[in-house]
Parts: sequence; structure tokens; C-alpha cells
Amino acid sequence: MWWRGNSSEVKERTKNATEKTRSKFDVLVNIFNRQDFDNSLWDDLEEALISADVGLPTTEYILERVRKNVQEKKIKSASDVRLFLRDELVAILETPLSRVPIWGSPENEIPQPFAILVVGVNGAGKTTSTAKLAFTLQGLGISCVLAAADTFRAAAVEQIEVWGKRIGVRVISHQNGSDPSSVAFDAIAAAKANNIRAVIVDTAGRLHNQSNLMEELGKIKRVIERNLLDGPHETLLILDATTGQNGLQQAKIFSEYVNVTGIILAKLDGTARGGIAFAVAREIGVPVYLIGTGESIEDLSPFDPEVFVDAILN
Ligand SMILES: Nc1nc2c(ncn2[C@@H]2O[C@H](COP(=O)(O)OP(=O)(O)OP(=O)(O)O)[C@@H](O)[C@H]2O)c(=O)[nH]1
Ligand SMILES: [Mg+2]
Repeated sequence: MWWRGNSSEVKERTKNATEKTRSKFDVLVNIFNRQDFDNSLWDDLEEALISADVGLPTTEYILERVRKNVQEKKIKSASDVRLFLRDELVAILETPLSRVPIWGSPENEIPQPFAILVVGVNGAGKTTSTAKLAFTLQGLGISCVLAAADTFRAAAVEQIEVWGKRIGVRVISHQNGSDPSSVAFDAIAAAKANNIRAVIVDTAGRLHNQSNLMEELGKIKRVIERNLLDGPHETLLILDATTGQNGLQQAKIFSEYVNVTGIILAKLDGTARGGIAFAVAREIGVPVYLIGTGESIEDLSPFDPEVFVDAILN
């Protein structure tokens, strides 16, 4: 995986950020430690999954798969049930991850420049995640330029410029109210002219039911497409993990407009609703690439399905 080399740090960050989500699974620890189990295990498991915002359809799917396995293989011990559960949870998260993010591709396959379009509802964590991602990419030796394509919200440009200064990344901006597509255009031109490898386009927050604003996203995307072969190479939806199941609907609608290729699950540190990762992976089929683990620039961690599942199951 693209972050291999610091996996103990990934484990540590994931563990800390999933503390609240993990608490929802605490009831299962005693059950899994017992020798045998009875039917109440399934009720407890269902309750844990639902309360961690896995959602009903995905919870039912998981229960059915695990039960089937347990019956077929005539499992008698609760710790073996735990193993099946773990494998099932990991499989759900891994399925959409068969494709790695563009920045994790082999060096000679990464286009130069490449573009990442960042989208999401108001306040989800787009700008912060954009800055964190630029910081991460620079750490991988991938130079970045940021496009301040939120020309709508007052002080949005200043916010991203502050981040840019802090991490030493150039920010391309226009005045408030101007066309966000032209900011993206200029950022691509700047990257081409200066041999910068990644263009990250931060956009204004918009609700998924505001169709005119959703259309505007499509326009930004088309400008990137026209000016960069195969671009945008990633369209990242930033989901606020604290909103849980609402994220599912957002992911569906944003995907309809702009073909979301990956998700950053922001603010995982502040919520017990981390189970949304399973619903998004299974019901939308879009991989979670990264998780937001706090408000500082380094609080972004690669999402590793095994590490995540082990963290929430203890
Ligand atoms: N705890 C925590 N806070 C976060 C995380 N990511 C973002 N935030 C906070 O969430 C708030 C909103 O973040 P922004 O990055 O401004 O969100 P945005 O989506 O750009 O907002 P708009 O541009 O207004 O739509 C800020 O106070 C961030 O510090 C995270 O991973 N963990
Ligand atoms: Mg913003």
C-alpha cells in the first residue's frame, strides 16, 4: 500500500480516532471471550452495528453472511464467530479498494500534473482535508498547488491561503464571487508552467439537493477534463463522519453528478458513527482512502481496512 513504511503510526492514529466507535462494540468483548454462545449474540451484534451507524441494510447483510458461515461450518465457539465477523467486515471495506489512489500508483504511471477535485456539503471538512492532503503528498515527494475554487463563502479564500502559507504550498485564487472553474483552470496552468505534480481543487460547500450548485460542480469538472488528459484523476468526497447515515445519501447524489472516486471520512475522531465506512463501501462502492483524525495538519491517516476493523473490534 502507498503508505507502507509507517504502518504503526497508521494503527495508532486509527485506534485513537475510533475510540468512540469502538465503545459501541464493547458489549461484544465479553461475549466473544466466552466459550459458547447463544442466539442473543446475534441481537447484541445487530445492536452494536446499528448503534455505530452501519445502517440497517449493511447490518443485515453482515449478520446474514456471518450466520451462514457459522451454521455451515458448525461453529461452536464465540471466538470463532468473532473471526468470521472480522473477515466479513474487512472484506466489505476492501472490495472497493481494488484501485489505489492516483498518488499511490507506481511512480512512472502517475500523470504530471494530476488533479484532485474535492467536494462535499457545507462544513464537512473539505478545506482542512485539502490542506492535510497537500501536506501528506508533499511528504511523499509530490509537489502541490491548491486551487481556491470556493469563491462563494466569505473568508474561504483567506482560510485556504493561511493553510497554504503554513505548509509552504502555493494557492491560486481569484476574488470572491468569480467563476470557480476559472480558478481550477489557472491552477492547472500554474502546475504545468512550474512542473508541479498535483493540483488540488477545493470547492464551496453545497447541499446535495441544490441542483444548480451541483451542476456547477459538473462544470468545474469539465474544465479540468478539457485541460488535463484523464483529469480529474480523483474526485474526493469529504464526508463528515459525525453525520453518520446522512453521508450515505450525500455520497449517492454527489456520485451522480461528479463520479466520486474516493472518500475522506473527516472528523472520525469526534464520533461513534464510524460504522458509516461499511455502509459507504458496500452500498456506494466507493473506497474510503483517508480518515480525518483531528484538526491539525498531520491529522489525516490512510484508511486501512484491517487496521480499522481491528481497532473497532478491539
Ligand atoms: N476533529 C476534527 N475536526 C475537523 C476534521 N476535519 C475538519 N475539522 C473541522 O471542521 C471544521 C470545518 O472544516 P472546513 O475544512 O472548513 O470544512 P469545509 O467543508 O471546507 O467547510 P465549507 O467550506 O464552509 O463548506 C473546522 O473547524 C475544522 O477544523 C477532523 O478530521 N477532525
Ligand atoms: Mg471550505
